Amino acid sequence: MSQTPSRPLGVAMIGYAFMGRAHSQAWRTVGAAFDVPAVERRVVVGRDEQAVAEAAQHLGWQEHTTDWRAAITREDVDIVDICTPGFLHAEIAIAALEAGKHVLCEKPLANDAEEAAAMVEAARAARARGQVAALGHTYRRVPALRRARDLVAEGRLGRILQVRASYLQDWLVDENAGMSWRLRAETAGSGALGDIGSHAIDQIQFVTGQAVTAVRGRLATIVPERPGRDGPEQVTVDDAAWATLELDGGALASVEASRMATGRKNALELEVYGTQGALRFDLESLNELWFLDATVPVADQGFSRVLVTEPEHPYLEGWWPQGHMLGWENAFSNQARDLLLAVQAGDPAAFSPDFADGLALQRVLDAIIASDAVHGATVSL
Ligand code: SOE
Repeated sequence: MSQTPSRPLGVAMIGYAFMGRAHSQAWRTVGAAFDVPAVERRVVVGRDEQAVAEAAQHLGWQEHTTDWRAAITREDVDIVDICTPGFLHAEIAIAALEAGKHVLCEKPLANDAEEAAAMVEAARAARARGQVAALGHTYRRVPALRRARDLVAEGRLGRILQVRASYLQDWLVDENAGMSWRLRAETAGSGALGDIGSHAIDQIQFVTGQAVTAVRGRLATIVPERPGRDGPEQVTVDDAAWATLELDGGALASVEASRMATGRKNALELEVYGTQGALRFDLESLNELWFLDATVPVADQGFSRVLVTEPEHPYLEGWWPQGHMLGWENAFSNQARDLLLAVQAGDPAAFSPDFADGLALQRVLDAIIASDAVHGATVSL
């Protein structure tokens, strides 16, 4: 088992853009919200010396470097937090695990199942040494979604019949929106499917406790060319994706992911229908969970809004009095909490999802891509 040092745990974060900013915030606030081991933002890594120096100052990191290998092998670094584009996840995560560090990796775990499988191998060996290999499906730590999972697990919905999940954004509706790593297959793996569809599929499995066994999927690249640095460039990933999923508990699910949904900014919506009740959630109103109890007389049935801000609700013990709303970033602090507690306990199994969950999800994503290639035919996992 890896020993927790007597000094504060040191974090090295690789990447400092959107996700790096969210994770920096989490490392900064986690100790103020929760009773966890002390943690220090030791070193941030980026490719551009001046930009990473500015990021270090702005985001509160003690040091910066352009050399990720040097950062992850430092004696005073215990946790490596990977916030890079997907194509760099495998190499950095495997090296960090081999260097004896705990790892938190942003989702999706990798760009394809082959890379993800190599990461799982490294995580398996590291786990025997007490190292945590955590996957950042942060929405599992949104209190309302955790509460949704608990309600299903407690049997309050009865047998789950059907799930609808969608994750809709609109930042690519403008056909002049420029190219970025997120729109290239070699850096991002896939587009809306891997970036946001992965969250929707993770939620289907997390909330129902059922695993995907077969898929039928379609992908679309609605704007095939976008302005690049040196002129028009080919978009090599999907702008939108659709799939139906069969689950091992007998339920059916539909999932939709789009960056072309005009007016929808960050709408991860989940609807779960069971024999005794139903749930609805929308990330754009993330403190609310809508619950229908179908065991009361039908004349009295209706969805009721549960404001998930009570001290009894998951993670709320660290935050504000009831009714004082949480935001999107709180889930990242909740995630940091759970990681630090798993590290403190010397118990890698205390944190989920782990890399094996990431591989399983990657196989679902790959199956949807394979199904699209055969015009939506069923692909079994
Ligand atoms: C991070 O968890 C993430 O999935 C980003 O990668 C997406 O782009 C964002 O919109 C939702 O959060």
